[in-house]
Amino acid sequence: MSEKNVTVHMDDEVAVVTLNRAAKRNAIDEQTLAELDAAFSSLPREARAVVLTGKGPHFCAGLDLKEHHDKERTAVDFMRVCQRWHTTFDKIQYGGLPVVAALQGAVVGGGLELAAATHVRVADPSTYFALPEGQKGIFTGGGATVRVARIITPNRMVEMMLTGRVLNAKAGVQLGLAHEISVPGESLRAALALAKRVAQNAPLSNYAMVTSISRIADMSATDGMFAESLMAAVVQTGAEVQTRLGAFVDKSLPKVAPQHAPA
Ligand code: 1HE
Repeated sequence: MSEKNVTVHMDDEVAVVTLNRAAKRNAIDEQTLAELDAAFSSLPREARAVVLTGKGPHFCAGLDLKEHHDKERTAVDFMRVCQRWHTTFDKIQYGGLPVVAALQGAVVGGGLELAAATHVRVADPSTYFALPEGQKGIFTGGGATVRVARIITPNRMVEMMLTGRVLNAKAGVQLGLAHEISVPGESLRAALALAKRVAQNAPLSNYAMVTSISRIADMSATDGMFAESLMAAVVQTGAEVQTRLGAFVDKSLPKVAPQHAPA
């Protein structure tokens, strides 16, 4: 019996979703995408945050190029493939739970598109980012023109694709592709620690952050202000507000204080 390409297990309140196709550098074929979709469609109810990780030395090598070569898909076939990627990655971005990516090695092509759908990205020093589609005669199709372009700006994405430039972890942090760099080989441990901290926020606050901020960025200023006030009206009257603000009022809540800057 073949092993699953995507597995899910719980670590305290964090669901850990693992790409489990290391022999193929976690390249995303149709089976892997279907399993990823299933994983994010039915995360355990008790999960308060998610870590997305890839087995082996590379996070994800993007689209399975061999499958694409062998299938000789038509334009409509591939349009449908892209739309399935978009649906699945939307479940990651807008599913309502914070998703922290643990990155290592190659985060390239569709692997970068996948990482860009997560909310917090922890790299390690081996991590590198690239969009090598042009060199292979293809184009992005998993949402990069929207998500990656918004993170690094459309102009940086055009330049990255035209030149085939490979960005190391540090350059990735400077552009917002990653948010911190762990010590070597420890991005999963660091991502888990971060996810456990994020899981301590009120669930409704986390829901508002991951579902509304990117969407409001798509709106006009007037619509955005209105949507923000609606979202805040729901969150600020939520179940945990009295307890959490009560802790502030009676001075038992830790104060906001500077943290050590991430390495
Ligand atoms: C793959 C893939 C893949 C590896 N599809 N099979 N993505 C790329 O252009 C990345 C292409 N891959 C690479 O550049 C390298 O494989 C890596 C830098 C990621 C890793 O190198 P390395 O030396 O660790 O591994 P390897 O020996 O190159 O690969 C190991 C196996 O994984 C090998 O298979 P094997 O059967 O010969 O053992 C590779 O063929 C296989 N493999 N990457 C299929 N991508 C919705 S549109 C999205 C557009 C894109 O994502 S374009 C793809 C960009």
